[in-house]
Amino acid sequence: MTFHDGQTPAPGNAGEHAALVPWGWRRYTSSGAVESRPGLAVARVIGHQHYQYDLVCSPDARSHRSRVSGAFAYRAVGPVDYPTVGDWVFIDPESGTIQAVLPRRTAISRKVAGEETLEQVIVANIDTVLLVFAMDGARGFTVGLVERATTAAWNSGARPIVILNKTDLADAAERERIVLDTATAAPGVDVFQVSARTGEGIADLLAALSPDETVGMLGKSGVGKSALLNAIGRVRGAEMAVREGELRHGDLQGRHTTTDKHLYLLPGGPIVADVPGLRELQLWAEEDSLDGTFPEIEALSRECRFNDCSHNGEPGCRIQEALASGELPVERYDRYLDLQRELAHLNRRRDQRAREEEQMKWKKIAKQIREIEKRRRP
Ligand SMILES: Nc1nc2c(ncn2[C@@H]2O[C@H](COP(=O)(O)OP(=O)(O)OP(=O)(O)O)[C@@H](O)[C@H]2O)c(=O)[nH]1
Ligand SMILES: [Mg+2]
Ligand SMILES: [Zn+2]
Repeated sequence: MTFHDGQTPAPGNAGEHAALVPWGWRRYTSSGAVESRPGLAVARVIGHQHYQYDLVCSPDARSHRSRVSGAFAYRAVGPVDYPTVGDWVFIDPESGTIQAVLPRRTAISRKVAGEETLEQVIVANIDTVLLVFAMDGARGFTVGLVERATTAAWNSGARPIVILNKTDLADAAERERIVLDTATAAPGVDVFQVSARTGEGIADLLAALSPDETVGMLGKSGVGKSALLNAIGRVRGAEMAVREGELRHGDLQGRHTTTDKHLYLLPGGPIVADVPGLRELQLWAEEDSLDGTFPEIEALSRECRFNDCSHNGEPGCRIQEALASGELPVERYDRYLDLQRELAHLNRRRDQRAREEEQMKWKKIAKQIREIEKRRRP
């Protein structure tokens, strides 16, 4: 494998893959050097169902359906090793199969549902992630949900933007309350109040996105992610007609909800990923992602008298002082501690899992060697 030093452009980067520039290739390569693999084509994963991947492929950005090669599947250990929507991949032009996934610059991840400590990448190589909530009075918005989503976003490496959708369904008082709560839950994060239905705020949102960036979305089912994509498309003069879910009795009935992730290239950009709604967001994040979500707590704890203050009654503790004075709301600190415990638990399990996977890899290699030896012997 050859890696480029970032000074000299990788061979063929600009010319050969020019057709992939609208799909974000220049943006991807500008943030880091790319390994070159002579003879292999570059492609971006724009769709994924089970074992099938929809790709746009160099040299002409033609789309085709593909699978991973046998060797790829043999090497892959967990779901995180497989391509996902947004990934850049190398494909063999002869067989059309996926040979390797290029390094992910960013990734929105979650823990897989259930007990297993496995990472699942929702969407990769996104520059901005829209954290979508609905002001429809349902359970579309809670402060805890905003903090959770913001933590996932800070961990991804992408820029978070909070979207408060369905302004047309909220009265002025409700709207003000939600906007204030959001400012507390996600300090320093840009917030856009929009309506995918009426188009309110959509042009402003579009103005905050650059045309060559890839935009991911994260939000519960029914908050209006697909509707948002359609609305952004309309501002761009495109009839997107992405299926939106149907509402009955104020609840999503499961008809036409999004089931597959897909990247859409809007006329003039950006590239937007529509994804299925999450029932729950099980975090997959480093503990320090919490510093992004709770910057004021991080700042206060740096002012404690002792460097290793546990904020449990030591003298000169700024956290306890701020809790007593009301400067730091107790509920917010409690939610911080809950998330911290959750992430600490996750990362203990994750380290253990990593050790097990390492052993599995070595077992595979040992088995391969034994098979080669066997074949050698007559
Ligand atoms: N009144 C109103 N309805 C909206 C708005 N945005 C979306 N909706 C409606 O809300 C319902 C759900 O919207 P979707 O776009 O399908 O929601 P989603 O987030 O994509 O849901 P999943 O695909 O299940 O994750 C649809 O009936 C939309 O038409 C809005 O701003 N105002
Ligand atoms: Mg949808
Ligand atoms: Zn302290």
